[in-house]
Amino acid sequence: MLHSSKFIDEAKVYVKGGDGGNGCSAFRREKFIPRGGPSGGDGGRGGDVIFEASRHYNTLFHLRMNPEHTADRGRHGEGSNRTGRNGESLVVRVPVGTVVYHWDNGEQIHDFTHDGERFVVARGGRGGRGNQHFATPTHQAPTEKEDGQPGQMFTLRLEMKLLADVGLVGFPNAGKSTLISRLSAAKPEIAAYPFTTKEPVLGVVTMDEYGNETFIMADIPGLIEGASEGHGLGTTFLRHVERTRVLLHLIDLSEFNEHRPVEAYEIIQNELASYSGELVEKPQIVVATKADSAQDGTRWEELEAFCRERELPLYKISAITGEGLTELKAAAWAAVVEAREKMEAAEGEEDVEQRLGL
Ligand SMILES: Nc1nc2c(ncn2[C@@H]2O[C@H](COP(=O)(O)OP(=O)(O)OP(=O)(O)O)[C@@H](O)[C@H]2O)c(=O)[nH]1
Ligand SMILES: [Mg+2]
Repeated sequence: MLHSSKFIDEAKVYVKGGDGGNGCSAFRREKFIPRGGPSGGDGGRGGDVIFEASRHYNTLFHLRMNPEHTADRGRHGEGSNRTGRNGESLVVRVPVGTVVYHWDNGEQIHDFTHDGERFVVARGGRGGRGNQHFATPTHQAPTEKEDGQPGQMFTLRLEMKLLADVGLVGFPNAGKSTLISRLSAAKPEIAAYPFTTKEPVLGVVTMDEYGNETFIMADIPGLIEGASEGHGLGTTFLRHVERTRVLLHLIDLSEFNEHRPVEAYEIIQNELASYSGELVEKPQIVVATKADSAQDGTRWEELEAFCRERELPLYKISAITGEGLTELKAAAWAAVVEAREKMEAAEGEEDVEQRLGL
């Protein structure tokens, strides 16, 4: 349910607080006391389902994979006035930026804005009272007891705005849409003519099957020389990659190309720089594409020498044969993690400065 055009991630989630334990009906049985009083303990409370915002998640993917969350039930009461143990609460992590709505009526329940923020989405049920509470002067041997209350149960809709971590840039036909279609579930249009992609498309790249490690990739239209002056589709769509952490710069290695790889690289860098100094300064991974159809080895050699000199990370891939895709995915993930850590460290320093009143 990833609406790439709207850049909104959604998940339908079921939550249920733990049921309360039942109260107990029992009587004291002690040596030398023939008829003991009522001694049935109370049931324990059911646990709550609590959502906690975490900046370590940036999509709802893990919740789509695992949509049902039930907290622990309270234990039943026992004889000798023993109260049942309370059920443990269940903490479910959601990304910062998640907004929670009731599925049925669309009413907003909570908007998570900062890391560590908690909100109870389904309360556990109260435990039932044991028969110890029902004795009165005229009713000394009560057998009444209460059952525990059921925990609250809701179907929720979670929604969050996605921000891309990795942006794909390059000439039209460089293979950007093909790459995102190989690394994520996104299905953009792919064709052998320029400007196939006219609107940005987002894809979620998952590093493990549970979706605990994911990053978002943005495929955008191709750039050409003069794009910053409005040529081709212009550059306004670059705003979609302005807030990414890493750029993958795709360069077609095959010889049908009018530009040699190094020339292509420099033209695109110029356009990025004209758009924004910050954009061109972002960490970049150079990706040589269509390795399967590159006959002229000198194109690769030139690019390799160029990147080595500038200490630019370089990967060679083919979306057709799959060559290099695993390595590229791992490198992109490592760069995202590094950038996230840097950002967190910078935020940490800001916090310290604020606390010190700097
Ligand atoms: N042989 C070969 N062809 C590829 C490879 N990757 C992409 N292509 C082809 O290159 C053409 C362009 O691919 P796209 O993925 O649409 O390129 P793009 O960069 O998204 O292009 P725009 O959306 O126009 O900017 C298509 O015909 C693809 O099939 C590859 O690894 N090997
Ligand atoms: Mg495309």
